[in-house]
This record gives sequence, structure tokens and C-alpha cells, in this order.
Amino acid sequence: MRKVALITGVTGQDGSYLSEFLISKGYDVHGIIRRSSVDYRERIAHLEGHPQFHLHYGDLGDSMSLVKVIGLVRPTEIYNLAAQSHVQVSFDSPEFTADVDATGVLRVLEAVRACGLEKECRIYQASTSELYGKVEEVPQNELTPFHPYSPYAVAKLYGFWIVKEYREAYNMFCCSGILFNHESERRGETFVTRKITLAAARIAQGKQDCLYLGNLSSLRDWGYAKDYVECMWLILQHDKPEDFVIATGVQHTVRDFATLAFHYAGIELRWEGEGENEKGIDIKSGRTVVAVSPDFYRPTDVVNLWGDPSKAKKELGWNPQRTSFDEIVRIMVQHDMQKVAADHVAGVMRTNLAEYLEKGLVK
Ligand code: NAP
Ligand code: G4F
Repeated sequence: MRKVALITGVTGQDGSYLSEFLISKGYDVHGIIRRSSVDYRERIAHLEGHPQFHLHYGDLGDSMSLVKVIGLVRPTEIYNLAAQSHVQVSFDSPEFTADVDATGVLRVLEAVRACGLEKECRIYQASTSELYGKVEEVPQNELTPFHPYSPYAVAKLYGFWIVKEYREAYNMFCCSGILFNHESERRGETFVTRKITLAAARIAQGKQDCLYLGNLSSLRDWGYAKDYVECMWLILQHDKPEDFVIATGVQHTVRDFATLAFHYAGIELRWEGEGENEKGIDIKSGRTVVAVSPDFYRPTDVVNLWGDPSKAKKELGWNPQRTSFDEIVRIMVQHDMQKVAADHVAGVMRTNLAEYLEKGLVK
């Protein structure tokens, strides 16, 4: 049996872990990348040149490129992970977000049909807990009504429904994973968890004074990205095409995350004040190391995500708590403590090199 996977969004957090996972399962993995003027392939650099790993240029906004790549690769499984994935950014670029996160899904489905692969290719769509938005019940499961609460979520809702429609209209094996937040040391640096772990590491090493955050009371069900990509694969190995909630079933606030991250960076926090005046104070030095900035408030914010992964546990045999909240925070802080220290050494070396070049000591 051919095992050929095509991943859109291969350069992203999930795309990089999924590539590693599928290669280990014996798949030939093909990824779609976009041209960029800067090196953005950090997360997959270690895979380039691997005999089971291949890259193709394409874009979710460009149907022809999708038809071309899908026709060439003839994948047995497609993982559609590509998206403008930042909720805050979707308020600034709503039209672009809709084009990629909504119409982009349709383009992938239509490209599969145009290549005559609708009977043999299984499709995974990266859906999201943001669909629950202004939540109508807690915890949220596959039957909870959706109430999207950002341009990102509205676009992703279209993606969810068009996948369902193609499943019913054309009998295609296409499914959505409704994934709750999942984090890792490869998480983009502007998502709240990574922003916190990087800042905690910088503050602990004297490279930053204070971390500014938005809504500290927002609640998330945070899991580990490496565990979640396995679930994407399990969803496509299931005997029937269905949608699944993927979550840990445990909820924490942004404040809890920050308290634990600073703890692992060697700083114990005490919280004082409320709302915009709330501060995280380093107990030892008395310095304010976390403060609130309304710049990071959203026009509408999703504040109570809490997933019920019972269906995935029962039907896919997936363990929702393989990596605990505590362990995720520890892994991320440990990684960023090393990164900040290494960036410092690299910076010093660059400064020295510039000086040597200037003095004509290095040719
Ligand atoms: P990410 O790190 O932001 O990666 C997004 C990927 O999409 C990147 O590879 C990006 O390419 C690519 N992309 C963006 N626009 C594109 C376009 N027009 N054409 C082709 N590729 C494009 O996101 P992630 O955290 O890995 O998430 C993966 C997917 O799961 C996304 O669809 C996200 O919305 C969804 N999701 C994520 C979470 C989570 O907590 N992480 C939860 C639920 C759902 P560049 O590198 O070129 O920018
Ligand atoms: O880390 P976030 O930006 O993630 P958000 O909005 O939950 O979206 C992520 O998870 C979704 C799944 O539920 C994915 F679909 C989506 O692609 C993305 O991966 O924000 C989390 C919470 C929000 O309530 C936000 O208001 O943290 C709050 N927050 C507080 N201060 C902040 C900040 N968020 C960011 N990014 N930056 C802050 O300074």
C-alpha cells in the first residue's frame, strides 16, 4: 500500500512535528511551502535532504498550484494545516484570513476532485476550538453549538462546514480535528505561551525588564503539540470519516501559565492589583516583571475553552494527558533558557567578528 502524505503548512509548528511523525511511520512526506525573502524553514531544516521528505512551492490562495502539486504527488492522505493562524492578526487582516482559512479549504477539496483522487485520498482539516468562541457550554464536545468570536473563527467555521459538505455530497473521506490550543518549544513567538516562556527566560537572564500581556484571566485547555499530531493521523486511520475534539480536559488561566513559567525560570511571582492594574511581582527583588497592556486586548476575546476528549479517547484510543500542563511549561522554559543563552553567545560572537573585521584581523 502506498503511504504518501501531503502537508500544507509544513513549515508551521504542527507541520514540522507531523512530518517527523509520518516519516517515522514509513510515509513519503511532501510539504507545500511559500516563497519568502527570509529563511523561515527553521522548524523543518533538519528534515531537508531526508529521502522521505520533499518540498513543493504552492499557496492556499492559488488553486493552480494546489492542482499541480496534488496531481504530481497523488497523495493517499492530505493534512491541510496551512492557515493564517493568529486570532489577533485576523482582526487586522480579516480578508486575507478568510481567503486562506475558509476559501483555501475549498480549494484543497476541489483540487483533490480535479485530480480524480476523491475516492482514494483521505483529507484532514485543521479545525479549532475557536469555533466554540463565546462558549455556550463547558466543557465543549462534538455536540456543543458553535459561536465563532473572531474573523479567524468565522473563516475556520466555513472550513469545518465545507469539509462536512464534501463528505456528504461526494462521499469523500474528509474529517476535521477540532483541536484545542497546543503548544511546544516550536510555537510561534507571538502566541501567549511562547511569548511568556521566552520573556521569562530573558528576564531571568537580565535581557528584558518586563513582560506585557493582555487578558490574564483567559482560560485555555493547553496540550502538547507533539501529542496532538498523532491524533491527526489517528483520525485518518479511523474506519469512518468523523470529526473529533482533541483536548486534555484540563483548564488553566494565562496567569497560571505565567506563574509556572517564571517558576521554572527561577523567579517566584506574587500577583497584585486587578484588571489593567494587575502586576506580577518578583517576590525576591520586589520588581514588577509582568504588567497588563490593553494593546493586547482583543475586540472580542474567547475566554473559556475547555475540551472534552472522551470521543477521541474511546474511539481512537488516544491518551489526552500524555504530557501534563506542568511538563509542557517546563519543556518550553528549559528550551527558551538555552535559546536565550545561546543567542547571547552568538550575539557576542557576531560583535567580536564585526570588531575583528573592522580591524582587518579576519579576512
Ligand atoms: P502555524 O505555526 O502558524 O503554521 C501555519 C502554517 O500555514 C505555516 O506553515 C504557514 O507558512 C502556512 N501558511 C499560512 N498561509 C499560507 C498560505 N496562504 N499558503 C500556504 N501556506 C500557508 O500554525 P500551527 O500552530 O502549526 O497550526 C496548524 C493549523 O492548526 C492551523 O491551521 C491552525 O489554524 C490550526 N490550529 C492550531 C491550533 C494550535 O493551538 N496550534 C489549535 C487549533 C487549530 P509560513 O511558514 O510560510 O508562514
Ligand atoms: O495564545 P493565543 O494568541 O491563542 P488563541 O487565541 O487561543 O489561538 C490559538 O489557539 C486556537 C485554538 O483554540 C487556534 F485555533 C489558533 O490558531 C491559535 O493557535 O491567546 C490565548 C489567550 C487569548 O484569550 C488572549 O486574549 O491568551 C490571551 N492573551 C493575553 N495576553 C494573549 C496575550 N494572547 C497573545 N497572543 N498575546 C498576549 O500578550
